[in-house]
Amino acid sequence: MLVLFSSDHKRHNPKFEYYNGAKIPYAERPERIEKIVEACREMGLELKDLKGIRTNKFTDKIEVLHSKQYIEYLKQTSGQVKNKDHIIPSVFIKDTHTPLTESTYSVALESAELAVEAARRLKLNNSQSIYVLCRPPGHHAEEESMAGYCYFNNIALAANDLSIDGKVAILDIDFHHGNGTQKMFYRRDDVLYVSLHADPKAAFPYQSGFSDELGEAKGAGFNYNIPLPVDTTPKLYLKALNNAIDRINEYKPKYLLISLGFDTFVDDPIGGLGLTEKTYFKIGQILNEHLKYPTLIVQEGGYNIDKLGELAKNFVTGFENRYPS
Ligand code: OKP
Ligand code: ZN
Repeated sequence: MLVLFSSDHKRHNPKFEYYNGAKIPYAERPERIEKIVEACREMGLELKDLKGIRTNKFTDKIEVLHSKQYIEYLKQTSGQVKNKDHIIPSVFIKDTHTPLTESTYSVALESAELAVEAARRLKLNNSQSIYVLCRPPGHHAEEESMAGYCYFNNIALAANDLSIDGKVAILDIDFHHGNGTQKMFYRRDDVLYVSLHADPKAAFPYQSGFSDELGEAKGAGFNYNIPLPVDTTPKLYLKALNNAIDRINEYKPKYLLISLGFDTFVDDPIGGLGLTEKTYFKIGQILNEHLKYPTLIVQEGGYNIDKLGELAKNFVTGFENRYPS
């Protein structure tokens, strides 16, 4: 497995977010990706730092899924932060968890470009799986709005590119429902979106992720949500995962993209289903065994800094069919 990241992500480093008006420490820390990089290095995986990959032409590419006004607003507003640590934008935003710093726009662009570059490499050599450590994450970003630490929808941009080549399935196993990804492909049948997540009745993003959201128009039947209670045990989680896998195999995609979040871990500070360290090994193993497609794994959430390295190692060990250590 090839692992791609950009050490530039560290420049996006807001200190606070706001939760119902209270100022709290920002959970989406640079250390998250650093811990996963370290774990991949210890495992001896092929690791490439694509720092500086950003090209000027890339904004054109983002316009296929995000509106020009939105991109321009992010650019302008990020540029105006200057003497403050961060600001919370007033418009084009769905919550107060998504601050802008001076470098947020360029780092978010680079995160998206990394995902698109990973998709390009997957197409070139479609036998090898790629793990792309995007930061900031992307699955909550919609055409015209940032939300939940996300600015541009990394996985959706990668999926859209690959869809030129054949059908794409997206499996989202972050704790939170990927409202942005769902919305972008809701009326399309060439990209299937399947998501396992905490029941939105009780968890962010609250407004979507229910099981009756099945797609619209041509996309009817190509969106599949599996909401789970927050106390879901590993056993029940794996059962739901098998259900998701069946739907994907029935679809027969050319490519598989996975939104991977480690915030389903029982001790995650902002998420947390009942999954243990060992469950990630099993998830990796099951995905490898039952989904035989060129696969792009895109990092989304996971906030237990002390555990992320171990969880990533377990997932990759299972996915690569290695022996657990
Ligand atoms: C992003 B991703 C903290 C609430 C934080 C925002 C969640 C964003 C999750 N008390 N809510 O899907 O991991
Ligand atoms: Zn999440």
